[in-house]
Amino acid sequence: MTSVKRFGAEVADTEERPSTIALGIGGAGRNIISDIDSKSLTNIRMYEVGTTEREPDISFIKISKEDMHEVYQSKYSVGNRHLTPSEKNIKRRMRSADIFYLVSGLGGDTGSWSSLACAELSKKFSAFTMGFFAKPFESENIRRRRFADEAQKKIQEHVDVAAFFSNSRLLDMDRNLPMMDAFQVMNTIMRLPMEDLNAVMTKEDIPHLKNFCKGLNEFRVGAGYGKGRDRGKRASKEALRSPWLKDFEEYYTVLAVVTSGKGTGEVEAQSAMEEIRKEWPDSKIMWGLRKDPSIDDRTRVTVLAGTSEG
Ligand SMILES: Nc1nc2c(ncn2[C@@H]2O[C@H](COP(=O)(O)OP(=O)(O)OP(=O)(O)O)[C@@H](O)[C@H]2O)c(=O)[nH]1
Ligand SMILES: [Mg+2]
Repeated sequence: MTSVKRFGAEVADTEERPSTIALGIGGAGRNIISDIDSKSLTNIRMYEVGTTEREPDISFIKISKEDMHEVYQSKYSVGNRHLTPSEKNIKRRMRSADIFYLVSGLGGDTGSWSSLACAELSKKFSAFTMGFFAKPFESENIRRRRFADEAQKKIQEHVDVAAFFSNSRLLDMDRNLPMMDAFQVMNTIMRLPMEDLNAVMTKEDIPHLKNFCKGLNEFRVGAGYGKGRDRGKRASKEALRSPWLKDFEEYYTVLAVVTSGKGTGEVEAQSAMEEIRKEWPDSKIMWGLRKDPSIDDRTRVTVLAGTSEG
């Protein structure tokens, strides 16, 4: 039997909404968060973590690769060793928040090494930490892909929700997509769950969410749009067909957001949830409904589905 719980933001006052910090780490991380429209999100602060500043609109946290490599290789975790100057820099610039989003591409030096340090630090701030990590194309070199796998294992121990997006899976949808366009599409898909969850969560939801996601170390994301009659159902079916969800047979924990461009969205949301329950009958679901006129008369469904098989 599925069990279902609804996020609280629709009925909450602004002060009950969580404060969020998003860190875009390394080249990919910076690209992905630079597309987030912080004005449309509630109470979010964004930082670029890297060796050189690129995004004038986003606060910059300077780190050195040497420091991050040292942290990555260290046998000791944050509480049991001295922080490197780069880590002190991150810690000084960050403040406590209810939610941390960590975003990077694994396989490169900056993103892989620093994501681990950022994950350990955000855990220190005892926020709910969600990581969104791109993984290299199969056409990239094997060393890079192996490094990405190794980094994944280390990082996922330190975050509450770790979602991985294999860039290659995009080619299941369109074989002829040039790499730069593919990055653009990937970045949009990676942004959606952050934006959608930001719109539906309250501070009160966080302890439930923490419990809800306990023991799960692999999340995958799917997103879909629907139009016309049955748009909730169509959007949900498209989300469930997303190539990233194919990595696992079953998912037991689902965070879902239904976004409605027009009307209340209640009917669409109910039919979208029904599709998810049909697909994964044994799952627990936490979901919310968001209104966003910018998608016109469409409905969007974003699912973040977790499994512990990893
Ligand atoms: N989705 C997505 N993936 C990207 C993007 N840029 C790079 N990647 C992927 O992320 C991996 C890491 O690349 P970067 O983020 O550029 O590497 P970095 O962290 O800056 O590391 P170094 O440049 O080696 O210090 C690459 O192998 C690509 O597969 C992007 O804009 N979007
Ligand atoms: Mg780089």
